Amino acid sequence: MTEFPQNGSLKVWWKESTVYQVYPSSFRDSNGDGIGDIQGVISKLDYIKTLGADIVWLNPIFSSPQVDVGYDISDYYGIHPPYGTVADVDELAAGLHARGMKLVLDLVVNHTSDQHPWFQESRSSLTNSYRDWYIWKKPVYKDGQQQPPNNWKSYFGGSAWTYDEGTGEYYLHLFAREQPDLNWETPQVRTAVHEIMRYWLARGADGFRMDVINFISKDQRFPDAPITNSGSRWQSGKQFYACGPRLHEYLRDIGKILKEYDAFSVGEMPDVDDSVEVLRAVGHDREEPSMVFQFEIVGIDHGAEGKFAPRRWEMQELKRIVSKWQTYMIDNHGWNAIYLENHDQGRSVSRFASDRPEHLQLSAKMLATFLGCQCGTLFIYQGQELGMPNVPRDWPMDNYRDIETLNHWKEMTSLHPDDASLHRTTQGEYRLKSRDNSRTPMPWDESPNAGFSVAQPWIPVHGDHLATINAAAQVKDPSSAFWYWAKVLRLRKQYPEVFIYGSFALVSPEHEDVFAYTRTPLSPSGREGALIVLNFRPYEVSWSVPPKLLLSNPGEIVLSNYPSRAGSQLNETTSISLGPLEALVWLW
Ligand code: ISL
Ligand code: CA
Repeated sequence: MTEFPQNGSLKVWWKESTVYQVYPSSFRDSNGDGIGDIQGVISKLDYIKTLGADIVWLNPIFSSPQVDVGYDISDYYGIHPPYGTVADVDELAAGLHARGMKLVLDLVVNHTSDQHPWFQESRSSLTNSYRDWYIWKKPVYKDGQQQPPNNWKSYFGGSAWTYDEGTGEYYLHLFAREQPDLNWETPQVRTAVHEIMRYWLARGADGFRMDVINFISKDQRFPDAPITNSGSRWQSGKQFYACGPRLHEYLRDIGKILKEYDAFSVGEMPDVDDSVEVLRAVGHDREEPSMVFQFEIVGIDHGAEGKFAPRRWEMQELKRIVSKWQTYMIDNHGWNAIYLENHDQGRSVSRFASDRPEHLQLSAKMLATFLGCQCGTLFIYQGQELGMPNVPRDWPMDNYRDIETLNHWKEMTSLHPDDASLHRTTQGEYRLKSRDNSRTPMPWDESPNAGFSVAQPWIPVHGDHLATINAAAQVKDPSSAFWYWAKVLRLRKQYPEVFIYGSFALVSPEHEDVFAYTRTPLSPSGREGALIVLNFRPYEVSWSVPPKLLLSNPGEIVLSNYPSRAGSQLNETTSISLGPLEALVWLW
């Protein structure tokens, strides 16, 4: 290893920041139309500040027909009217800046809405000057039958190509047909994106989360994908567009603009599990996005036939994946984005711990410790700080709103109309992994609609556990998940050499129930290290403190989700019994 980070030059503000993600439509409705809005966010800035977050990332707020809740943008300079106006965004930025916080917007530029004027122009004729702004291809013919240009599948079901009668060609859409992919090979497209970025940065945004940013460069041969799912006509073409040939050229152009503004940046990078590949973007000298969301952890319970196929994950896999990203980025001067939840994921207590009512708070705190003590910029998704679980067992299909879930259900039930058992298991998988699990309204208090809105919300409120899973109750209760998260964020700020910049090592890697790791400062610091011990099981387990660690300074337990443990010592005994879902942090 080289001298990192002794020289201090690799210490930057965005490594020490915590991001709080707001899903605007489900956060807080200020005007009683059942849809969250920007004024609603403004009214809760003190809440986010109290938690200790430094940055607010908003999912897309721009003009959009809302086929995919804003990931289908029809005007990058306008705001979706139910959310508010550009003046509201200015007010939000000012409100954040006044609190010493920052605003991050969602830049969705792999695709636009099919209602964007660029696409309307593009589809209008073969010779329109916008034709090459999107990816158009002639049909192919097999056995006299017209076919799409290749066999790529869309993430939201079916072929990734849609035939457009008007001009007799297909256009590519890796997501919904209403989300045509932009053609980044066209220089004007890149310039248009750069203009959007400059506009919002100049207006007060402090950076971007960049949607599927590793998909923007496609292999221009557009070959058929190998058959990985024999049950389907459509196959994943990821090897031809995830981290494509010109990706880093495009990212460096973006990076220049980000650098000019000292902006925050996180790229979303699905479908790459190769840390060497990811380092090409996030290496400290790359000047591309500062960090990316990788999907290896949140994909751990996806089955071989896709996200909604069942899969049980093993502790050893989780350890391998976490350890891989932690050590690789620390050793190679890259940087991780640390998350378990966002608007596309099921709730972490339900997927990674236990969401039985008696375990909810313990689970939330255990996972807060797991995440919050890792190396990387921490992302917290609205409601995660309260320990919100997935939708209840009796959540009917009618309650789902998400295009991915609905398309999947439609496709599955039309292929297997009478397979009741498959329908049941699939619904079970939705209750684990449907994107709607995280999109239910934020519970602010126990009043009707959980204090989210005076009107009926656009998606039903999660009605269970409302007495404890609401912001007002938790802010009042010093022993809540909310205040536990606040402590985690404070620990990071208090001991950055340990928790932000320290190295990472697994402890007792072979243990099947306990995830334990150390963080050790790389440069001189008041503290020599921390040991994080997490019982992922909802029952008691025993664990032995490795003798090597017992030789160190006595230290103290600075954080635990079991009040009896706080302040006690670990060095008096080698074997300890950990309570269900117990977490502890020993600092020495
Ligand atoms: O959640 C997923 C479907 O299983 C992911 O594959 C997801 O589609 C992928 O991570 C890309 O997500 C992003 O782009 C999508 C949008 O629907 C998601 O909300 C967004 O986070 C298209 O813009
Ligand atoms: Ca509203």
